Amino acid sequence: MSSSRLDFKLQARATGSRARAATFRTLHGVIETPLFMPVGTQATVKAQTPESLKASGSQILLANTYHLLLRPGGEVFERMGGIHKFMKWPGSVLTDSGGYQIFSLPNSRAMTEKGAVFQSYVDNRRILLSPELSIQMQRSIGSDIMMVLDQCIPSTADEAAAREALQVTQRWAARSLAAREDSPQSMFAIVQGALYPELRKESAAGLIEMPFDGFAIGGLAVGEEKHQREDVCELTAALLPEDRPRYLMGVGTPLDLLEAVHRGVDMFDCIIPTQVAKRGTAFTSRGIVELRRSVFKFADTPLDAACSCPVCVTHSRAYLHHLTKTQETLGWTLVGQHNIHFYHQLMREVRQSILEDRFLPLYHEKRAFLHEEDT
Ligand code: PRF
Ligand code: ZN
Repeated sequence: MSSSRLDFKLQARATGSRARAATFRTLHGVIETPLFMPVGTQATVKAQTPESLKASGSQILLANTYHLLLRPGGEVFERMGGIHKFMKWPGSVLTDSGGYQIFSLPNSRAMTEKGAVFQSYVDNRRILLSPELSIQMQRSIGSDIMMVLDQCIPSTADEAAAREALQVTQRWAARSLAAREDSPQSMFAIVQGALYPELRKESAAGLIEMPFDGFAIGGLAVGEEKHQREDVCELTAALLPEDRPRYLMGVGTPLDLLEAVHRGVDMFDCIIPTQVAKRGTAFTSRGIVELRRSVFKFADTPLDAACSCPVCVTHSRAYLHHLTKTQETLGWTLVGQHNIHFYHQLMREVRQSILEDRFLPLYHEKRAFLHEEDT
């Protein structure tokens, strides 16, 4: 039996870089990498319609088991025929397992061998999220790709704590696989190990022995320096099989994505493009634009002259500035739509450059623009 149900095809590798272009097949179609997954925590990408997401080139959305378990609960998904029908999303869906969300909770939570115990923010119930419950819920949701329940700890954790977390994650990964039973949904494991190269090796070595369809790099973007994140990303990606997707969880800015693709990562998710849109922050080909700034009050120019998204084709910076200043919902929607388009466009350009083996020059060119603030 093939251990991967994704039919992963590596199409090209960039010269002078670990960047790669690939395709794989989920239950809802063929996916082209490198790619970005907009975050749809509550079975909605905040302020965006499924039509707009599809039009901007979204292939796969991320949803959160933790939130959907608490509300609306598994039975709603079962009776509505799964998340795709429920939210009318024709593309693919990846569900995160809930481990990271529980780790980020302000309230008390406890990690035991059985799972993570936490209190529901909906009705204060105490809930034990075990690997089995997480997978059962992800099966009810009906995602294309399920994630194993893991223990994510601060990247500053000491070595003993980091080792303990990765070993628990290892055992939970095996239990998650068993809980998949005969489900046609794919499953990715998550490499942990904080910033310790030896622990990352131990974590990856254990997980790649098991028949997962893909592998994620977890435990980054949780307080470490940018250069530490890039080093651990590079090291960990190199430990993973060539013939499975590699997913860097919760990262990052457009520049972070570019750096991680260069280090061999295929997939990303991050709330940044939709979250910062609410306060009028836009990513453009010339750098970051803060639409609140009064310099845009009379700016009868597109948000990004190099962008072909409907927002840039239709609207002026002056209008987007006004919507942002008045905190109108439409401002969030439009800036979010542009930001998502920008992330997808970046990944499409990167992918095309890998296929044509000119990634490295593109990488250097983009790097020069992506962190500068536009004026
Ligand atoms: N584990 C899971 N989800 C995550 C992470 C993780 O380590 C991260 C790390 N930044 C983001 N989302 N399950
Ligand atoms: Zn645009």
